[in-house]
Amino acid sequence: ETISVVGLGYIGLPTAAMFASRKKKVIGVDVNQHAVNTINKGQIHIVEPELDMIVHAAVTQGYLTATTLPAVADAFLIAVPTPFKPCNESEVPEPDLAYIESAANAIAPVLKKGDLVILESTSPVGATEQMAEWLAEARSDLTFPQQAGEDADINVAHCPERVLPGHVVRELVENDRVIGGMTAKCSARSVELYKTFVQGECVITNARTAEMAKLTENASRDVSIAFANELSLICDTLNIDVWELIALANRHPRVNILQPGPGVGGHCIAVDPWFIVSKTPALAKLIHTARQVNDSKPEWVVEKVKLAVAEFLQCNPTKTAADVKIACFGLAFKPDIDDLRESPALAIAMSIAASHPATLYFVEPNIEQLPKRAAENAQLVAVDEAFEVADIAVLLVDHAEFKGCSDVPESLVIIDTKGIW
Ligand code: SAJ
Repeated sequence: ETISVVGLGYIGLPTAAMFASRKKKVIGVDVNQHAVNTINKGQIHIVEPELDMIVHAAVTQGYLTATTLPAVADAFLIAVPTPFKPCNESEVPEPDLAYIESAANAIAPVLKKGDLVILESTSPVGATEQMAEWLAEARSDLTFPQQAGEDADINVAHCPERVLPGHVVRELVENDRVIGGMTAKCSARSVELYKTFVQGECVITNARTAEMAKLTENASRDVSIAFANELSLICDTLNIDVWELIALANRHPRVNILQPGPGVGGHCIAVDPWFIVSKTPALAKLIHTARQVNDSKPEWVVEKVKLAVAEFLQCNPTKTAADVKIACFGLAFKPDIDDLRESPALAIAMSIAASHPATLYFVEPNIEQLPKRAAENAQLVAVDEAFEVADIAVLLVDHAEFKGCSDVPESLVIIDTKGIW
């Protein structure tokens, strides 16, 4: 049995590697030649703990190969991005299924009777049926579940990934899996496939429910974080410590509030709820508002910093704005990772830098150099150096290195978006 994984990113590559580690023949397909070359050398082009060793072993033992051209296989797993289309801030973002469409068109020529096609990408409700439709249009000589039901030549299912970046290898094995086949047979075959390495339970439903389940998980987290972020604004106005408040409320046996922060980042929680809102805009009011609450938090933090600078100048009348030294602690989208993509912390740091007439000090222990798009007036420094020079500290990520700081200078003006200092 050969498994083809289409899309070798943060989900596809670990999934391909897990199958290969169980001695399945895996063909990884990606349009990115650099990613393909890197994997074929037994290396990885993404950052994820433990993954490098697993990929290295899988490639050197000959179970995993990567290519840019789809090849014949028995099962195809599609793990390509589903971003949203560019739009104005006032509009609801619409999902962009172009990557799924091109993956479907890419595998269609090599499909044969009896193959299984699984969509893993997080998708709006109806995307799996749409993918099956694209496959059917490309291959009129084969039958698909939408026309032939259980008798279809090709089985199609949606099995969304739900792993947490940084814990992907463990969660791929341990998490329960939602298996949404377009027919009962599609589900049964998918369960059999995932059981190769999944130790969690494989729970069967239909494709639409599986799509909605994945979106619901992330929308639920987004709404919970929005509640915490809204509380942080309310508490700031009422002069109450929001972290103390939440800790107190969470002592209630049926209350479990999440933590406020500088905003919600990453590629999932800030994106997936829009797939629900764009499908049912009149109904998804709470989910829509939660997105707006979380998306507006970075701006609020930037305003807080501007106020702090103004206050600092009032207390130090001999100084001008160009004398005020600001240090931003943390740029990643969440603690203890090096991932700066879709990071509210980076957005805040860059926004402060854009309007501040002096060098900014960025502290990010998980990276070695600032990304090219970071501000020109920014400098990457270590924690100690930032403490030494800064007048104002903006704590943006609760990295372990910052939580462990016992020597935060007393004179420092602190804007702490994570409540650790
Ligand atoms: N955050 C807060 N307060 C909190 C928790 C998180 O502000 O109390 C922020 C984080 O700082 C970060 C953002 O939310 O900016 C998202 O971080 P996260 O750790 O909640 O989630 P992700 O994006 O790394 O991964 C999520 C996970 N989904 C859920 O926990 C429901 C993961 O299981 C999914 O597989 C992943 O999305 C995905 O790929 O969809």
